[in-house]
Amino acid sequence: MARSKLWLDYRPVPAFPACLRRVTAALRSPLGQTAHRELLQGIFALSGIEAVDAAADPCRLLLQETDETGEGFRLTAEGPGWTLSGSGAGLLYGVFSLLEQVACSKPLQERSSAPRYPLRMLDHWDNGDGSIERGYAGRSFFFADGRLLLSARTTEYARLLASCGLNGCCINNVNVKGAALGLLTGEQDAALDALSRTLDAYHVGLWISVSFAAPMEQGGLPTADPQDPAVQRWWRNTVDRLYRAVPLLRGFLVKADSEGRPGPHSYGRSQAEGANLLARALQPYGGMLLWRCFVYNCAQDWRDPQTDRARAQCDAFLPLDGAFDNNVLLQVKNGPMDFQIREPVSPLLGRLQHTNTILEFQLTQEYTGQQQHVCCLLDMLREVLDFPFPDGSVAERISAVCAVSNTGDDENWCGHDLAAANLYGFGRLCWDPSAEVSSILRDWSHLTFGLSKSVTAAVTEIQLRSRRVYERYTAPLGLGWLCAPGHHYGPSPEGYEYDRWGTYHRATHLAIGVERGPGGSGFASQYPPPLDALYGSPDTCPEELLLFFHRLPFAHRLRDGRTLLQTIYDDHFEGYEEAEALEALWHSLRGAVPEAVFQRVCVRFREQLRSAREWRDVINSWLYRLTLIPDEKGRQIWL
Ligand code: GCV
Repeated sequence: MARSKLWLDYRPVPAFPACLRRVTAALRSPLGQTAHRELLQGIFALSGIEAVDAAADPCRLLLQETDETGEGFRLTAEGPGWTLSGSGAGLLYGVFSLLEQVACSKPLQERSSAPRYPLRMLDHWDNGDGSIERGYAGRSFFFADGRLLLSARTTEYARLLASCGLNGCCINNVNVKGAALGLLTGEQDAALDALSRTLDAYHVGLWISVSFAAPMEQGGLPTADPQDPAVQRWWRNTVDRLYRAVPLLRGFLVKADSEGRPGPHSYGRSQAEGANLLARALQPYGGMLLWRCFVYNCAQDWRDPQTDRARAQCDAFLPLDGAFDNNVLLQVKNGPMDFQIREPVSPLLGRLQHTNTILEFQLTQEYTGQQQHVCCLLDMLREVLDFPFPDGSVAERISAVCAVSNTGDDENWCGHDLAAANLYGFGRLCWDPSAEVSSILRDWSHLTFGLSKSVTAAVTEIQLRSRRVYERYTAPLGLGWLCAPGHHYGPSPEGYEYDRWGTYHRATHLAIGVERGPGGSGFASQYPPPLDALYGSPDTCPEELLLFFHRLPFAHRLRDGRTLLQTIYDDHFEGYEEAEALEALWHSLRGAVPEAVFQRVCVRFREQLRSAREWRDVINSWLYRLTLIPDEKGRQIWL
């Protein structure tokens, strides 16, 4: 079956603007040419007519490449005609935006638009052997059998990224292993260079993940100590060679001192000393270093009540604020733990004052249904971006945004057809963090399924309700980590309880949760006032995060008068019923969306309901067996 073009599958629209039938262009760069080609192809797909070049006709579109270097564009009316102007990159984004307006049947309007962040990227957790860590959409399209791949799909991928405003990708797993280690040794230089050029044709920059221990693993040195002159020389020489061979490379991404990865702590050095070592090697080439803050003790003793994993990132990085070189971006996950369906925003994002940060979000649905469950993550991203720290929202405080990609070589790219909205919407929110999620979803539905009002309404409703539904049957009141260890799919409430990962609920027959207020680990006090007090007390803590921050008795009353336990029972019973309602909404679309897509999503809904039922029954039975308190409404709980 042909590969899906996702939201780029333009089809003829009823009211195609007459002035777009004539196009004239004044271009200077290869990117400008790409923009022109995309425009002509798009016009043909949307109108069925080849645009003619008619410079003299006032009713025409002029594509005007300007000298500026930014990525923004302007669309201006000139009598009956229009001019789209910008740099080559600006024109490319402007063309995709214009085609999108037409495909969504929106009238042309004068406007200027520029991205909020200079770097908007996807991180792939692809391994050299073609597998993808936490990948739910097939195998890698960057690697197979230890080799880098370059195919038509690479260009399609770059187009997809550019069309939703993204401009970078890191192609390999932050857990660098196997053949991916060879990305630094020179054997892949020619292939990397070719890949970087293919991506660059759509203004997508290439990044690679590297191992902090590379001087030992590939260089044969006895140490990777950042203060060792031989290590510094090794990185300089390696980067020099790499940039001679791959001049378009944008930089490195590093996971150090994290989940068994090597890092500067092994040598008694700080995260800043480690990061600056690589940053200084990259600096002469304008290269950037993305240094992850996902540093915590993953060999914790569950008996130890003092260590709280949620605290780890602020504890490690706040004392180093200002110590990182200018070409370092600290990469901070959206929450303090690890991509759960509900977490508070990481306090680190609100505390660093003198260090550039890149927000890391997870599109691949590791903890959010693994692209078997529909789970639209865009509201969550908006919540993070909007989160009001006292000296500015997250959107105002960060310098860049990235997300772990949800793509693979499946014909529909993301495994679940509805998960493509997460990819598209991520790009739109990186461009404009104030964009309305519902309008992004409507656009995505129009572009994917056409202009039918009933299809748009149903698809948008499914997407908008899906996160809360998933949350209700998997993570009540902010309680995460009830999933099965290892693969993280399905319920296993005691699965992580006696393990080393620091993810405990410590449930007894009386109470549940880890206290993170002033009487507990003090994590809440890592937030600046007044957020510290807000989260620090169960009386003011937002209820959706109550069990993230507090240990509470099952008899604790919530604001609506229900007990904690009854609320958890209700969430599981009702969450399952709501999942059934989402499936019914999808079933109402039979015949209105392509049959193959309809069937694929039906299969996913069947699995979602099976799994949601399992979540409901396992969690409810577990809590009933602990507390012996029945459901007030007498619904079935299994003994
Ligand atoms: C790439 C979680 C995932 C790991 C992932 C890690 C990370 O722990 O389960 O697969 O490793 O996050 O973000 O580095």
